[in-house]
Amino acid sequence: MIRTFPEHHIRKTTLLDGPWDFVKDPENTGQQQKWFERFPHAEKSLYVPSCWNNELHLYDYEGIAWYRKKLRTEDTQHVRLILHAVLGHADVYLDGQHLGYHYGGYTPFEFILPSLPAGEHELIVRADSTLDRLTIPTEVVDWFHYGGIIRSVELQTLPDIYIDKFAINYELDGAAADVKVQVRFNSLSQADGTVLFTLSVDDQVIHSEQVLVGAGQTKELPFEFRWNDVRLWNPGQPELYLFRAAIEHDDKYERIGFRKIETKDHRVLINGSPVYLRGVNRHEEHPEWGFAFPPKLMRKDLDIIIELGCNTVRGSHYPQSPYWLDLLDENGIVFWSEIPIWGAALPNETVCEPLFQERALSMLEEMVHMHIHHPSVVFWSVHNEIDSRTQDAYELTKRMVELVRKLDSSRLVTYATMHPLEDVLLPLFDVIGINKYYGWYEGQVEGFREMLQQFHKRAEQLGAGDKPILMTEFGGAGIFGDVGWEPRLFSEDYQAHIVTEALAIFREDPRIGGTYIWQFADIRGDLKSSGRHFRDRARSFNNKGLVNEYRKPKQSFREVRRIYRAWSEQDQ
Ligand code: ADA
Repeated sequence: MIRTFPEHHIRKTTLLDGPWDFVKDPENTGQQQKWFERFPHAEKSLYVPSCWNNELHLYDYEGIAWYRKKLRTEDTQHVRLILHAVLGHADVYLDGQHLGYHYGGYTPFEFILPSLPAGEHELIVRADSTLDRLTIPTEVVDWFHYGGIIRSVELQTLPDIYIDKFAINYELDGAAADVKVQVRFNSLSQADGTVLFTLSVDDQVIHSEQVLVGAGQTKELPFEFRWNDVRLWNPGQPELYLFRAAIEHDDKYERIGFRKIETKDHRVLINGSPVYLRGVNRHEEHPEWGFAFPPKLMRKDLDIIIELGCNTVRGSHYPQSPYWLDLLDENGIVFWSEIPIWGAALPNETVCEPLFQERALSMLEEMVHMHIHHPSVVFWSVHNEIDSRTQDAYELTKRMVELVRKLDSSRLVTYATMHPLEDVLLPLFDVIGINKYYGWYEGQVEGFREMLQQFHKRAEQLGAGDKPILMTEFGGAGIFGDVGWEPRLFSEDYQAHIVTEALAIFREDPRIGGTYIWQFADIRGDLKSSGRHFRDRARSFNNKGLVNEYRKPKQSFREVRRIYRAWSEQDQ
């Protein structure tokens, strides 16, 4: 399941979820045809979507693997093949032909296959999960490094003229919206054709016209309309609108919410009202499912997060599933979306490498493209904890921020810094996220006060003193079940102590506009990196979750629930 609502009613879509043939290729023996010829019976079958590291004997496998699926098509037809997410490097082959390559891991990519003949076809995907110094994330990273096809693979049947793009934008003036719609049609036909296009919103027809699309051509159809009294999407009170673009033989649904995002007096404003953000960092990860997180568990995560009293979630540290964002849209929860540049151990030279930069920019673009219509997304974040003290970091960040603003000027651009007192990037952003671990990696929790005082002075000197500051990471590890009479390191008690003290300090500081506790749930630690870098990860987990990896609450969960609920009452 990709979305909580169907994206097409007329267009025929099929998910290729289920068992695929699977073989590892640890030595990179090469060509795919040869590979499957030599192994006509694949090593095993593997469920798609999933992560191979959740299978027996593949726990620590990093490298190349081949997936194969046989499929049948009736009649000659135009096909759109969408791979919703493959971790790392992906090469896709159909009937022995290389369709293309994609680098990334959390965003979809697609191929249009005009006039695919009827019959049996062989779809092969070569997935390579290897991390190195130029991948994103790089080889040192603090989460389990999975491999696999982690979201669905989808086949769509297209008519001769189909809807290729459907983008909705708007500007709000009070409750009046100037809506800009852009539709792109593509023709796969040898002849010119005319289609009757209809735009409707919640079943009400808004616009209709005949559109001529030349043979084999693309046709853009931009138009605008004004809507005088839209119901606004607000945190906790979401209002959504379902838009439909349709022609005789094709259609596409997009869902949006109307809201205006600004900042003022160190606060994030939604529709003119300040929203104090009560949040957690959530990895979309589960010990049995890895990053192939099932919709049913997303619903459960959301219920727990609402129970905790949150009104926001940071999607640490990569673009999360559209299904998850649909749930957030429907429940009025604010979302922070980011790409997986995880910089705590990133050497400064890496940010200057052209390949790294190219990957960063394309991941950013793909993320914005994937999530652009979700009203829950309020923040686009460009990176986490890179060495933000250098001119090189400044140059790359400037390009990234410019790109995001060009793609979407309606949201806030942000990042998370671990060097708040030396950071040179502050002026580039709308909102500043600070990650600090007083009480855990450094000093006592009280250390936050002094750091924040110095930070505010510095932000003023750099001309960034008026921006909202969000505490985007803080906390400590607490092993589930380890409780006692005294708050010892790694006990639930000590973790609860750090988090509650830190929250009290932040809430007193008028320049802080919200808090994101590190983290929602315990996550698996990375096998490869943890050997060298993360020796304090008991059980090979990052144990800073308010709930454990199976979502059972720790003491810190109960304390934070008490605090966040009280704040929610105060902020009414
Ligand atoms: C960093 C990082 C997180 C996590 C955390 C920790 O701030 O952004 O991904 O690694 O530290 O637990 O140390």
